[in-house]
Amino acid sequence: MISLQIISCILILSVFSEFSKADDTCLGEQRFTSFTKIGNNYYYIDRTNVVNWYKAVDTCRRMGANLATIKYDDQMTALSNYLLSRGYDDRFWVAGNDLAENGNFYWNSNGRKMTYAKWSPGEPNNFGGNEHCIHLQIRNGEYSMNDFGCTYKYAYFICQAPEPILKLKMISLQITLCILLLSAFSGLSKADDTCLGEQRFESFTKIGNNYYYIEQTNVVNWHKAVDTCRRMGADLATIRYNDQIISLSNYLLSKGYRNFYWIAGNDLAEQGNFYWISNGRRMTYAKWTPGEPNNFGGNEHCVHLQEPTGGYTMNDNDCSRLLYFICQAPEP
Ligand SMILES: [Ca+2]
Ligand SMILES: [Ca+2]
Ligand SMILES: [Ca+2]
Repeated sequence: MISLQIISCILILSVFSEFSKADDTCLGEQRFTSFTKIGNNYYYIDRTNVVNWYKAVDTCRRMGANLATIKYDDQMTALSNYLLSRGYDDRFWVAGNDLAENGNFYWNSNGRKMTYAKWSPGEPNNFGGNEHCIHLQIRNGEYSMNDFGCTYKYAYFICQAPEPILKLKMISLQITLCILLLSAFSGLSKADDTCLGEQRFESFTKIGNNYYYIEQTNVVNWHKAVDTCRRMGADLATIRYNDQIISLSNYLLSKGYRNFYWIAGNDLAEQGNFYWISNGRRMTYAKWTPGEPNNFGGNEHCVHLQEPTGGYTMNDNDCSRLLYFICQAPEP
């Protein structure tokens, strides 16, 4: 038993030392090598085309990143100084928005309330009652925040890599972490025999090959559903195959559940082209209810499951409708 632990320890150390050679950061971050370290975070600053906020969200998600989440004044200052030093005088979308609850801003990245903000003078003003997404802009010689209409192709954007799980620099630190990891792994294998970081999904139910959390208590708008799943480290459900919707449908029916449930699909970025907000990718599979998606009233941009005819299928609906929702844990 002890010798097994020592072997795993050596394996873990060698894996981490590869990562620290590559980037001096951490597990899983090698894909962010094109990101720039500014202050303590890694960013990807896109100045290719101005896009709407939803497109910016999807693009960052496709990189395994998120729109930037600015939590402290130091972070804001570092970012502002960097942008100014490059001579950029542009607008950049970040993750903040009050789509779920007007006047209460949340970060789309982690679903948490914005406890820090550096607003431009007079902002946020929700001009015309239609400003729910935050971008950075220069005011008084530095970057600060403004709320603006989410659907306007108005700004470039800044993606931020997930924060490192572990930072490794010295062997002694590695050994300490190794011991911690070993104890974590042994705890996990007892709990679920799955993977690092999944212990928080214990309340999720395995249905088919995926783990889901089915909200049956509170109805919320689609944006609130997105944030709630993100706070769990999960996302709204992403249904990619027929087997997956069949398993889910059978499970819901077996429980006697006959409700509407928000999932990750939406055409907020481009009317008529549906994407998953979970991974920013195009919906290549869909099982629509006959006659759907119909974009009824020109205002249906979010996808939910419904059960009109003995099995759950998909419908586009008004994102502000209050429905139950289904979160899905990341794939191991
Ligand atoms: Ca504004
Ligand atoms: Ca639509
Ligand atoms: Ca519809």
